[in-house]
This record gives sequence, C-alpha cells and structure tokens, in this order.
Amino acid sequence: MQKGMRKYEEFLNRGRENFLKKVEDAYEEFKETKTIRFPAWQYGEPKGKIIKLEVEDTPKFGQNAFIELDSARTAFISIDMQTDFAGEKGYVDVMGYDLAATSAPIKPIKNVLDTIRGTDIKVVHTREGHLPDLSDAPFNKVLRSKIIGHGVGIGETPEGGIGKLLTRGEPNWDIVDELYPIEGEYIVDKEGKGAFTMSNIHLLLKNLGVTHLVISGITTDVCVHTIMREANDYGYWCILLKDCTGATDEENYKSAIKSIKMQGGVFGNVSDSERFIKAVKEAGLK
Ligand code: C5J
Repeated sequence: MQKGMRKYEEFLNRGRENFLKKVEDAYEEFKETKTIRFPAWQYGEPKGKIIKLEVEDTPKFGQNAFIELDSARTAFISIDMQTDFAGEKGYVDVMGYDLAATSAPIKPIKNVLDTIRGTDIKVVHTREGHLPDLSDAPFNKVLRSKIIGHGVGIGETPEGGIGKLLTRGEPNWDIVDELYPIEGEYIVDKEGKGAFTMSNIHLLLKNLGVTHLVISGITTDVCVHTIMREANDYGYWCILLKDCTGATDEENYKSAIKSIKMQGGVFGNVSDSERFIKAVKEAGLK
C-alpha cells in the first residue's frame, strides 16, 4: 500500500479512473474549442436547446471562453431584488448606502426576464426576510442592524417607511414591481444570506432537474456570493451576470467579481446580460 493511502481507498480506484477519463476528454475538447461542453455523460443528453455562453477572464484574466448550458436544465436566479435592498426606506436605505448601486441591476435583469420568459429556462426568485415575530432572526443580526440603522433595525419601521424592515409580508420585503414573479416562476424565502442551508432551494432545483445556474441579484458580495459559493460546492455550474448584480460598496463589487474568476473559476464564471441574451437568441430559444 502506498504511504498515506488508507486501505479502503483502493476500492475506489476504478471510479477514479473513469472519472478522470471524462475530465481528460473534456480538457482536450476545451483546449481545441475553448468551450466547456455540456456534460451529457453525467446528466444525459440535452433536453432543451444548447446555449453557448461567452464567459470572461477564463481560464485566465484576459482570456475568454464559452460554456454550454442545456436550456431545460438551466435556472435563472434573481436574488433578493426586494425593496428592502433596492428601494427607499428599505433596509439598505436605512443603513445609509447609495441605492443607485443596488437598483442598477433592475433594468438588465428585466431585459433577461423579457428574453427568457416563455422558454424552458426556469426562473427562481429569492427573498431574504424574517417571520413577523422574529423567532427566526439571529440576535446578532438584529442588533447590528439597529446599530448601523441609528436605532431602527430589522423588525422595525423607519420614519416614513412602508413597513417593518426585512420582515416577511411587509411591502418593503417584497420583490420590486419591475421584476415581480409571474405565474410559473418560483419564489424561495430564506432567513439567511445563503439559501442552500436556509431554504428549500436545493430540493427545488433538484426536482426541476437543474444543473446550471445563471445568477443575478443583490447584493453581490453578500447574498449573491454566499448562494453562488454554496451552489458551486454542490456541483451546480454557476455563471454570474455582472451587470445584473450590485453591491453597497463599489470596491466590494469589484472584488466579489474578481474572486469568482480566480483559480480558473473558483466559484464559477462571469458573463453579462448582453452576452447571455445573445446566446439565448442564437440557441433559437427566442
Ligand atoms: C444583505 C443580501 N446584503 N441580500 N443581503 O444583507 O445581500
């Protein structure tokens, strides 16, 4: 037995070789085509149309590549596009941040929704918020929100506000009108920044047969990054559309985008709404 190799691992060698052969094949194909092909060996033949999406700074900064998605196994995720994060007298506004940055993604997300609605791409919206009695709200989160909000925190209504901050059922907690879900789309409610440990999203995506996530929403460095990291760990292929996301701080936005691209795509890939819309149209979906 090789030093450092526990005995039981010898049993696994055949699986390892088969798996590495698939990796080798995909690698050879990538070298020739600069494309990460849809892994039909793993998920089965495509059920929808293949979307060939350009992603930037892949595998290295300054290099572009493509990734293939099966439309029928793709979900477009719109994360926390709620008034609390993008509108006046909401949570982010009360904390004193510039709403221009968090509301900027509304238009590009709407452009994507207009393109994909009516296709077989699934649409999932998430909302961050707590039960009205705050029984699911961590004390640390609520206290910190009160401190940064100068006395008005989660569960309380700011002066002139339209409802209690980050509280389920309040008008400010809901998704902004421009991006409001339509029939056939999914809504995931979550208490945390992440969704995979805090909601039914993993089960929902599994039931829908989703393998690839096209991600949008706010804020880039908080909920968007947390969810992207969780999804990536579970093996979903994640692509963030960089103009469809915004943060409360420009430097954090830039760092969040950059960190995704490290290590050849440590948390997935980055593209934008124009490239995605073009790819959807070229796939013959619209
Ligand atoms: C934050 C979020 N920023 N949706 N939540 O607290 O990113």
